[in-house]
Amino acid sequence: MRTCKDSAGNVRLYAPNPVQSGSSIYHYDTVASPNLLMEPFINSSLDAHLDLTDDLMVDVGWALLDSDDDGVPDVADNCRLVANGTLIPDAGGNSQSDADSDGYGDICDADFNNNGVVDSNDASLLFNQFGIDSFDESFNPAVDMNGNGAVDSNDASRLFSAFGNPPGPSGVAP
Ligand SMILES: [Ca+2]
Ligand SMILES: [Ca+2]
Ligand SMILES: [Ca+2]
Ligand SMILES: [Ca+2]
Repeated sequence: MRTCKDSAGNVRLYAPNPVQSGSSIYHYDTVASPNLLMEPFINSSLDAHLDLTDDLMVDVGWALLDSDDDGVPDVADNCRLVANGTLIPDAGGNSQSDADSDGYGDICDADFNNNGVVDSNDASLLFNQFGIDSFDESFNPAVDMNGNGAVDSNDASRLFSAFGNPPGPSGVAP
């Protein structure tokens, strides 16, 4: 959140004078930037992401779905069905690592060439990296799906499990 915070860092609520029934205090202030879903008016710049809204729902007592029980709620989880959350003590492919920054976490993203499907091109990319570890300058961290520092059979089996499918599912992919 770049603007619309008070000095304590809290997001301001929409509180016009005079009061607008149904909008005042129920929404975030319109000066919020980037725009938020819970402003009084919908903005064309909004995408499918729930921005601060999921935090708001937690504040009012809702529990957010966490399908893979990895500590990152589905709406924020870049691999919704594979545990790769903050509770997992691994600095690599776990902990939401996303080497190619496409919104799909490494551990569920075998679409290395980003054409939308896991196919033979991706398999070739993996086999060209097979046996290479992070000390090798040609090492591609996106291909080390499980983030253990080496491209190995574990990564290959993840690719084969996903073969023919798109990457993900992800709660944050655009
Ligand atoms: Ca996950
Ligand atoms: Ca990715
Ligand atoms: Ca691909
Ligand atoms: Ca690996």
